[in-house]
Amino acid sequence: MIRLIRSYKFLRLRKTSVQYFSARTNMDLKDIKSDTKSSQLKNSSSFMMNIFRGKMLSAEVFPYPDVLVADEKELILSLVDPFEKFFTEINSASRNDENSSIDGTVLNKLWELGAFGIQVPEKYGGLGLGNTQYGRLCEILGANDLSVGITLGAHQSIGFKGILLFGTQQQKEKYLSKLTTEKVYAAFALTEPSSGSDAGSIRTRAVKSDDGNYFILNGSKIWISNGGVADVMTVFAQTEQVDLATGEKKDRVTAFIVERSFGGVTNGPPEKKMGIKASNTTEVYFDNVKVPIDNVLGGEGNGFKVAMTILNNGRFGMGATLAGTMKFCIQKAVEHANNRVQFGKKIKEYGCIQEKISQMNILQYATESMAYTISQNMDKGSKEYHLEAAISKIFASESAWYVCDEAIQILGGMGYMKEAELERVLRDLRIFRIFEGTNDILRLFVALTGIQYAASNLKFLQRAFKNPANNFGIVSTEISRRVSTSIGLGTIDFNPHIAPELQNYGKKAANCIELFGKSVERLLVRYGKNIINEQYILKRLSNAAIDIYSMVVTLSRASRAIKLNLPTAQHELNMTKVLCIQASNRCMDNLRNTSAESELEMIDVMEEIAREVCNKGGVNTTHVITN
Ligand code: MYA
Repeated sequence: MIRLIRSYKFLRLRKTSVQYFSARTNMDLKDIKSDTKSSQLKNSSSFMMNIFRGKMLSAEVFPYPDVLVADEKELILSLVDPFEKFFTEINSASRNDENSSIDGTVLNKLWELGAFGIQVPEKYGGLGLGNTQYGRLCEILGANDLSVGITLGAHQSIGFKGILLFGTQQQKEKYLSKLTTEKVYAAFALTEPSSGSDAGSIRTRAVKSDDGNYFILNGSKIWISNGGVADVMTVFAQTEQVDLATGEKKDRVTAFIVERSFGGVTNGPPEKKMGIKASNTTEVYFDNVKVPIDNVLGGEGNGFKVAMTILNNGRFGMGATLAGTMKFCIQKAVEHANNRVQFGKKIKEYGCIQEKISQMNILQYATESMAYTISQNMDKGSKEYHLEAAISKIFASESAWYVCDEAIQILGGMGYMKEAELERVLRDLRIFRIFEGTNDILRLFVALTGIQYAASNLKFLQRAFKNPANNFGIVSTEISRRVSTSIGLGTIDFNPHIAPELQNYGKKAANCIELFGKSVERLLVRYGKNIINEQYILKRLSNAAIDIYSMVVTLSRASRAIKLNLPTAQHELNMTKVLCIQASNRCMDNLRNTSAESELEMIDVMEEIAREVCNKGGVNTTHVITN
């Protein structure tokens, strides 16, 4: 985290204070240093990045993306059936959980189905699917067996994804068909005993041989999914790099493709875990492993970016997977609610149960809508989906936890029994809020990345306002935007994009985006570089961003349903309406709470409580029966 904080360069101290434009916002941009060196603003195409500037860029969200052509739809639909059959006829999630492993015959069937190379091009033996088609298969995995999902995900979503994204032609030819058709498993080895969230602080080291032909790799990794079975791993290690301009030597992370057959690669026993028990998780050790120079992935010193890109690229898959898990939980809950009679009535007739069922479905709908918005934008070629992907991971993992927990509640005592299969799902789900970037770290990542973008925009405007004659267009547009918002006339209009039935709800989302932009600006002015230390506030801002994204993707998807006259349109509309009411209220509260005096006071007290408890090593109250 410290690296994350240090790294936000735009926030490094700069002792200037520039008064600029607009009578209302005579801003003092103290301490803010933009990373935008050129006079051109770096425009992001990402919807979420732009809300940090209080702007709505509709291209990625309206209309709801629809990328699959008829052939692609037909192909994925033809795969759904065999994948579902595999889970109903061959796999048993509860048996896998009991045995803490997946039988060889079951795994063999998955290999036959092509499940280990879903996105690998056909020329290497893969199914050659895009992200959206992959998402559909992930849903099936999520609805049936998360341990199988992790085994497949660790292999292709992160294990060899680096080869697909960054591999040279030679690397692709050497590895992809093995990893797709020859039952060779892959793993992603980043985390270490002293480096979890702080991924840049890894200690595993690779030293280049004198002849420059290979690296010698030493170190150890922990909690590696597929660690005990993988023969090919994407491994991250520190390497010494020389800055060509200054001659200075610096450690930088490099990614390597490491084969077990190189020698010196060993692993510990399978970890005993709370859930996803049938997936294999181990420590992995590298002892003087000789890695050929040709196995550097993505260039020497670029490993951190390689790791982040792989993780960003795979995160939407978690959203799709968990949308499937939620469907399973909802089905269980509804089966029970439809049949269970208490106090003379089916329990589905009771308001308490109805509220749960509605809420569970609303969250499932939003999770699925996010996952397919992102996957389809990725399929359209978008490269800037890192904020959206992080948000979908946070939203999906928290929604799935809530949905499964409420399903158990609806089943009551029965839900607590193994037989209902929900306890296994709850155990399996817990890790999703932790791995692939904890939700806490991802919330900070979303807020700080967006703030960095907003700050660079502000600096750009600041420069433009210093020379209005040369920047007339920019200056006048900005002034008119600020005047409009300051007199309560919003500049964001959802109406051209959404169904008429949803316009009041679109207005709520628009108001949230406008307040969001103003809040970010206010925070920058108030805290300058110190915003990086305000985690309580960053978290509230991030929560507001998550709510905005959930509103926008559902508004868009429900409008599509209405336009296409889908039989489910009214139901989708209803869920969107409720979501927008809930999310906009929460969002407004969170945004107000980034500056409300009462909230800031509460935060101070909470800090004090936490400090006290940590200093005392635990609960620090005087017991009522002692004194
Ligand atoms: S694998 C382990 C997962 N581990 C993590 O996710 C680690 C979390 N930590 C981080 O992400 C980073 O360390 C953070 C940054 C974010 C904290 N995209 O100085 P920096 C750029 C693009 O801020 P730090 C697992 O769990 C940044 O702009 N760029 O970095 C598997 C800067 O660029 P520049 C990014 O302070 C479980 C540079 O990097 C990103 O050290 C198994 C340095 O940044 C980003 N995200 O920390 C799962 N972040 O230098 C199985 C930073 O140009 C799969 N940068 O300014 C299951 C799948 C589901 C099933 C599927 C079924 C098939």
